Amino acid sequence: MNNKHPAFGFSTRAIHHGYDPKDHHGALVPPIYLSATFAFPTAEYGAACFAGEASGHFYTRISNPTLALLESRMAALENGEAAVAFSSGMGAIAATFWTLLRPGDEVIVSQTLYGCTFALLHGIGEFGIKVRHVDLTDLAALQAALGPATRMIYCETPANPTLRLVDIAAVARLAHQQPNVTVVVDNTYCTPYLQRPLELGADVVVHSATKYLSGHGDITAGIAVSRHAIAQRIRLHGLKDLTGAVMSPQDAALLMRGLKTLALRMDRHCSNAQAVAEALQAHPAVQWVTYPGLASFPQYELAARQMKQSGGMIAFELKGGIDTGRRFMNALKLFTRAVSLGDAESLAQHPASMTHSTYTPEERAQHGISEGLVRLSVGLEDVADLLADVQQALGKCARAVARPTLLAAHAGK
Ligand code: 3LM
Repeated sequence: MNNKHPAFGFSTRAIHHGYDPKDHHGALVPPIYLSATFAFPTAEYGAACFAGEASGHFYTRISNPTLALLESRMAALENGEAAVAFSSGMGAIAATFWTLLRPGDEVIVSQTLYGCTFALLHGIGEFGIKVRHVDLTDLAALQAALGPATRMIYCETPANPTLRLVDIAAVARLAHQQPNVTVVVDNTYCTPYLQRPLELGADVVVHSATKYLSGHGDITAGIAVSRHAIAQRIRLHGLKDLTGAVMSPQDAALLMRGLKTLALRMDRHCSNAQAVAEALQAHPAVQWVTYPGLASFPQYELAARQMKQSGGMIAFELKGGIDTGRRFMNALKLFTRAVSLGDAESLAQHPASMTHSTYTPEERAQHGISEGLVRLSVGLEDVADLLADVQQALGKCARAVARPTLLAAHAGK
């Protein structure tokens, strides 16, 4: 199958887009081009490649046939024109910032972001780019923050780790009333199977492909998807010259393997997470739980409109805060205590001391990340086993919370 079949469904594109075995000796699986450099038929052709006058692969930091196939597949899944592959999500985000922002520009970013993205924004601040955190759920606040120097609006939706959503269509409508404002959405939590920001008006989508897209926790990878002109600038400036954060062809092959099962895996992540979120909500040891598929989710209506399903990530806090949270995490037997997300294995971590320790405690308070928040990435195991693990760990916390209360009651007699 080649690119002449845009009508094919999501999984068909994820498995076939851009590749025809008959062009590759019948190989069902695309070959990996393990070559850093590519031969020029003539010196003149090489010069034309460097001048941008001839097409073709000539050095893997700029392009490579395996990366090109992955990129065309990702563009097809996000419904964008072109994609650029990176060695990590942070590589994709940094290259996008460096390409689209200049000293004196302003970038408006949503309240809560992944810890290293937050740290990167501090970093670009040191190079004369002004960063303004705005609650993007408040469109009046966004309108007030937009100014002549605004060049970019950047958000994660759902945000890591609070799961707060941004209405992409509403933000894009507002942003595009002004010329030269680029809306960039980190779509890591959803993947294009659950949400396609470009269709809602965003200009660039970035991903940590380390997560659901590859899905097996065996690579770090990143992707940026956009229109041709923006993607080409990100490739030739942000990737080639400013970061050099190129993906390896082997990782591109692993990522394409992951994409083949993306829809199946996301369906299972979502149904497992829904069951775990409901179990947490029903348990007396739990203070609060946030999951877009719960009717108690504050942006339930937006989630239903913007996301195909509710995703695999849960944030919650236990009564007793992080002390009880640590007890819960240490009691888990099937969930693994680890950062990252989107793997087949269910993972549990504590953002304040791990993924979001790049924020100071005061910054976490300002940005809505509670110290007691525990984050779960619900994996692909049997749901009954996941529920049993969560229940037994919660049982230990319930006893820990109940004991002092009982002692106090006895003391009062
Ligand atoms: C994490 N997140 O556990 P890489 N955007 C989002 C992300 O969640 C991440 C990135 C970008 C985690 C990683 S923490 C040390 C482990 C929404 C990563 C960055 O560069 O591929 O890790 O992506 O939340």
